[in-house]
Amino acid sequence: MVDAPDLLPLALEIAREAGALARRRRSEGVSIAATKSTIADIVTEADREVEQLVRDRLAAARPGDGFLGEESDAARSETGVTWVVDPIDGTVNYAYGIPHYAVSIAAVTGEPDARSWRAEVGVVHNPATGELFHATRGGGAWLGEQRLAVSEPGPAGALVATGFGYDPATRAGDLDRVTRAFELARDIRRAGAASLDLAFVAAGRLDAYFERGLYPWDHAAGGLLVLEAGGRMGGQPDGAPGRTMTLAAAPELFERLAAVIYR
Ligand code: LIP
Repeated sequence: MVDAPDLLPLALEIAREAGALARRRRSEGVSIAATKSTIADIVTEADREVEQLVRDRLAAARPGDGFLGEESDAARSETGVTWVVDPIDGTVNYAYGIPHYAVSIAAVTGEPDARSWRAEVGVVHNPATGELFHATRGGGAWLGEQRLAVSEPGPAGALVATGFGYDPATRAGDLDRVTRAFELARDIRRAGAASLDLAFVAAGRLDAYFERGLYPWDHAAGGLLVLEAGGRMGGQPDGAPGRTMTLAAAPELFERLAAVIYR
């Protein structure tokens, strides 16, 4: 049996330590280590260094836990707990010096698959602002001591965030969905870090967020924030968030937004 409250302090401590490293490396100057799916899909040396710090600290504190991270090989869990980690979410923002990126750390039980996992702990930390969003399953979503709640839009319409993948061939479909989202949106935001977009939905700073092409580490922690703030997560025909689509909003808006996105 996993006791989420025991996992939260560890996740918070590691997120702060990882965030401090990311911020320090940013101030020293960022170098691109490699490109991945396309030339625009970059990984910095800091991405790799921060993920290694998180991985080492988790292994020291909880040997046998699994690991699923953006920049290193997956490790199967022997304890039932798997950590799903994006060391620097919003990598392009980070490389350009835009202070909108996050360390995203989630602990899940069961298979590390969003279709079936039980998210136990989620932490999303923006080292540039110091904001640290966190949630435990059944324990609510928080920003510091402030309890978070999703928002239903007012008469002017919904403030909706989205994002675009790195493959130019997918842009036309993405833009078609944005056009349809304007049927219920007052405006669109594209800030460049999925975990923070999800945290902002949980905090009521956004009414909704949708994006195609996300990986588990992009949405694992932020998705728990949304659920614990009274929101709904999904996007795929199987009801889970994932590569096909990730959608987050308050329940009523979720249904309306899903209808226009999938039309
Ligand atoms: C990013 C996401 C963002 C998406 C980018 C990229 P990364 O994750 O946070 O929402 O639009 O294409 O996937 O690569 O910075 O960890």
